[in-house]
Amino acid sequence: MEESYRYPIGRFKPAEAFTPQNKMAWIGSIRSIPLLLDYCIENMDEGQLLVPYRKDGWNTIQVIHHIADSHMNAYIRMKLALTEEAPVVKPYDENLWAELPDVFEVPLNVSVTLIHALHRRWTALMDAMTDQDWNKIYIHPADGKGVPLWQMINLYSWHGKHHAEQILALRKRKGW
Ligand code: NI
Repeated sequence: MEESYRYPIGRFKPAEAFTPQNKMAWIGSIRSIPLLLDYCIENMDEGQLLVPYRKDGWNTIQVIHHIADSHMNAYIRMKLALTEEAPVVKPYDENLWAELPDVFEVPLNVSVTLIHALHRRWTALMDAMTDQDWNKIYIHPADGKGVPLWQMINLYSWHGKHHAEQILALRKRKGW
């Protein structure tokens, strides 16, 4: 049960190849995530927003602010990889970020708006990228491996839906 609550659409399974079809699907997913999040949180009240989606898990407010944090980092990694030669990126502790004061003080609508704005810029950037750009890499310091941008966006196309479905599955279970 824990696994299905935590991974309602399954764990991330990377695509084997960069194809035009995959690229269109991944960008399409990034484009649609802000609207999906609007739908996820529609008419939730303050009490519901504070309920964790699983035992010891984040509540809906934390999930939404986490998506903003995560995708801001991803967007910056992409821009670094496009403008520098195989830059080493900076990891961050997403669990500690989800406990910082802004997460508890700022209404989640602020992060939904932020995600709308961020994804507007992110998709405009991606729409203009060449195949050569998609094969540019950044280095993750944990393993020193280069990650091509197409693999990165494959992951983030999954990531937004993954968290959205955590919220939708919670609402379904609770009958909200
Ligand atoms: Ni996440």
